[in-house]
Amino acid sequence: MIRLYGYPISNYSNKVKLFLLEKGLDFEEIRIPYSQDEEFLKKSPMGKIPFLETDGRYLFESGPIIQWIEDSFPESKKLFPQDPFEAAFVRSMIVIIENYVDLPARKIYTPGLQRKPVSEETILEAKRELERGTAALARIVRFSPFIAGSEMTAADCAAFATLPLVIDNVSEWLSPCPVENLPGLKQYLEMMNSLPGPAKVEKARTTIMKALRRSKK
Ligand SMILES: N[C@@H](CCC(=O)N[C@@H](CS)C(=O)NCC(=O)O)C(=O)O
Repeated sequence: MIRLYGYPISNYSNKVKLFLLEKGLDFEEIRIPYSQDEEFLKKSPMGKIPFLETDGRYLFESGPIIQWIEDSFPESKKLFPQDPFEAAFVRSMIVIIENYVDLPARKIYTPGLQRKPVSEETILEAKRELERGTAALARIVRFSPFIAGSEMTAADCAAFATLPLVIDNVSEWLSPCPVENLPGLKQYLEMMNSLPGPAKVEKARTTIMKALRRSKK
């Protein structure tokens, strides 16, 4: 049995959840916030979500987790291309999405969602970095119809878990978000939302975000 520990408003948790859903694997989702508690750190040493339990052992970091899933269930739908170049291209795309789009956006939304002040300087810096990350993505996305080509891949799991969340989470401080200018993104997200796995992930995320926003008003 696979247990996925995470939370539906975490893009890294949602990346792994969508990966498992697309593969059609049985898993139990355990909703848990990140923590620096000793017991938590024994399972996820940086205190981050997601982490995954299998046969009483724990794996952490979404990248290695999805690679383990891909390697351990060879009979399931492949989410990394068989061609080594294309597989590396998918991994490179995930790096761009996470390091150059999600991380800059976090400079705004991590304090922002916790109701801590976000300075004009931080917003401007994040905006510049988001413009650069979005321009990089614009050069490499294929949207035909999936982000890396005609088949769904791990890059779609990362993109779908991250891009709408970034736009949504920075909107109070930065609107329009530079990511919204990514050509083809709107149609891509509509296409993804019409599929059962992505729709399930997005519904869980937006339901919790709405409840959180209501409770903070
Ligand atoms: N590189 C990690 C990033 C995971 C991550 O940053 N998770 C966030 C939630 S979306 C978290 O646990 N943050 C708590 C912290 O950084 O202490 C991965 O790919 O799993």
